[in-house]
Amino acid sequence: MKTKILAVILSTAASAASAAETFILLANAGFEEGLAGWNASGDNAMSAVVPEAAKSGKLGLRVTDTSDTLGSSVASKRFPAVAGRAYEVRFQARAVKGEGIAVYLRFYNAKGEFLTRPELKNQINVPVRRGDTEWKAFSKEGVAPAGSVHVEVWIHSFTKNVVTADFDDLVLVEKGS
Ligand SMILES: [Ca+2]
Repeated sequence: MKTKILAVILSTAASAASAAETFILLANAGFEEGLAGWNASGDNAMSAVVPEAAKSGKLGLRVTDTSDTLGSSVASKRFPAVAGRAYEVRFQARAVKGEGIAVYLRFYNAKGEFLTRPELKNQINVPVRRGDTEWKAFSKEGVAPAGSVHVEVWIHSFTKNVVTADFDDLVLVEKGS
């Protein structure tokens, strides 16, 4: 209960300070509780929560993709989204080896269909590149397309790439609400 009240106070303070940003509460955003709150189905056993991947706390997410035909997949829960409204994902990351991995904002319609897809050329993502070997902050903003009712954060290594990278401390915000 105390945590919930504190979260509301922090959220209100942050909104006032930075023009209406609402923090969406990503569960276990720093991986201190393993993959609790994240969906790793379809991950091909590439993502693991390990101490070596921690930017803060004791644990972080390490994606080790050694396949040039398969990719990784770790998704957050889906949160309500409003079409036309902007969302931003922020996180800490570093490349350990190779490149070909990104964090996505993915939007769904009421039928549960993806609205941001490669074939529509409207994917919203920010890659972690080969040269990003030191921990740094990344962010990506995107607008929910028409028909959106849900948003999620997705950490995905590309099928054709071989890459190892670390992630920690994700944040999801809704803007202008
Ligand atoms: Ca952590």
